[in-house]
Amino acid sequence: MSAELPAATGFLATVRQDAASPPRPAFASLGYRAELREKVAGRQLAATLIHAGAPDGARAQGRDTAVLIAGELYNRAELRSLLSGDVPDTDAALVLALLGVYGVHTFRLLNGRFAAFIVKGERVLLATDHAGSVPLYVAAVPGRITAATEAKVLRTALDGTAIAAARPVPWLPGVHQVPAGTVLELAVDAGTGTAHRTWAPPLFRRILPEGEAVEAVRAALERAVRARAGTGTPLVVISGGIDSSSVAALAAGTRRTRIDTVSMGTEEHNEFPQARLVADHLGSAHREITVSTSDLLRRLPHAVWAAESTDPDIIEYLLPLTALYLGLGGTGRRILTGYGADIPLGGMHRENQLPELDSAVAVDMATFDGLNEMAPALSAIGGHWSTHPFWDRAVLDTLTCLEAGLKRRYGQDKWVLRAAMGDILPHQTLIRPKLGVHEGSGTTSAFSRLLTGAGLPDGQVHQAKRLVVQELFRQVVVDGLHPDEVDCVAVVQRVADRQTQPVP
Ligand code: IOT
Ligand code: MG
Repeated sequence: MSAELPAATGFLATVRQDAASPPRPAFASLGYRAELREKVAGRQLAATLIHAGAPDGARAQGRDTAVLIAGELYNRAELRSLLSGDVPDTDAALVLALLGVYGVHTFRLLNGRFAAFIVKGERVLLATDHAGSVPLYVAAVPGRITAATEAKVLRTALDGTAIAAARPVPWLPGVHQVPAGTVLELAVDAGTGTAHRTWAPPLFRRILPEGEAVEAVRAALERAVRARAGTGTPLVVISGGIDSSSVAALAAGTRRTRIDTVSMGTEEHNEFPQARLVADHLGSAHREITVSTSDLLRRLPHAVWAAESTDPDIIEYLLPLTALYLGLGGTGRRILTGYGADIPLGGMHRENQLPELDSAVAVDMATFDGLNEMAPALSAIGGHWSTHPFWDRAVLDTLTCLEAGLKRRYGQDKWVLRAAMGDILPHQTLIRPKLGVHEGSGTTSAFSRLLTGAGLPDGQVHQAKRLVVQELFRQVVVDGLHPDEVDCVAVVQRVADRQTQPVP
């Protein structure tokens, strides 16, 4: 695997007073595993890191402090400027050095895509990035704290006590998810603690002249793409819509050589011509991957297994991407997406009304946490690392804050973004209306047909999708089944039978 990936993409870590062994990890994420056993401040730290060949940058140890980090930071230069003397060159060492200066407030400084586990004296710090984009789960009892980047890894650590500051995971009693933009500070001996918020979605809106808004968006996104593009050839997953095409165009702008692009479709639906137009314009090495609708639906348990989400709409967005990541093959790639642009820009909202548009933005920004739609495990089940420039902390702040009239303007959705890309994308791409990945790939209709085919009337399909996704979650997360072992057809039939049974 390539050094193009972060030092670690996931972990399981336990700190305890005694020396008993941690649970055997069963990650959905692929990768090499590095085992770690250390003594920190008189306690035992045991960890498994998932990595791509060079895990050392994911761990750092000081006198009474140990840092483990999955993922990566995107404002390294800024962070290094805060330190004098020997400036650390890995993310874990950087966090360790910053902890010495800023303590727990270090996490307010970071712009990244990461989950961190820190042992600091008699306390453990569990930190998520602003968006919680690398999910982090914890189970704690007095004397022992176990955390992992996938909930299923903690299914055998079920005796955890309640943690008021974290969110209980459905059907996994004792397992909690650390909220987005949070440092959970737990005392090892007591197994209890407090939460420090390090980020919150902005509630205010900025009024800017068109030109300034457009410039701010372009500059922030350009920086975010550059920080994520790595040193090799980045791969951008494109639909040919404005979000992913913007990322591809900016990524191409960071290179003298061609970038790679790929788009997926089914035999029933694809956006291949629209993606091809962008690829030709950018001169990228472009690939089309066709997945049959039946193969796409077969990946439903894999999408739930990777994302550990119980939300049926989110699973519909993630299913085609899951199929794409599993279909890519080859060694681990650094993948950039346009995911998440529609949330701060109100792109899913199709009316012309500004109050409703801003309500949609406010609601979506207040409810994303825990949906896990940006979980790295989604691409890691194919051995890849995905990263989403639109949810860079600075880009997200910039976009969310813009007054709604800059988001919908001159009859166009996401106007400010379209205007910001005017010189680097084809005109047809700039004016193309939004088509969600679940629509463009035919995922929504195929999943619906699965349920109507099992005898459900149209009006009950959405609720049934929810029940199917919940049942899949129980099997692949709570019961620990491998998704290949799941009989999806039987799950669907059971849900349909239950739903259509007359009430006695
Ligand atoms: P959409 O915006 O269509 O797609 C998300 C990303 O997936 C794209 O930017 C692109 O990088 C990749 N992608 C989409 N289609 C293809 C394709 N055919 N081939 C290759 N890559 C593709 C749903 C959605 O409409 O996705 N996601 C929304 C909103 C999520 C709602 N969540 C929430 N409210 N919390 C989004 O903002 O991305
Ligand atoms: Mg989009």
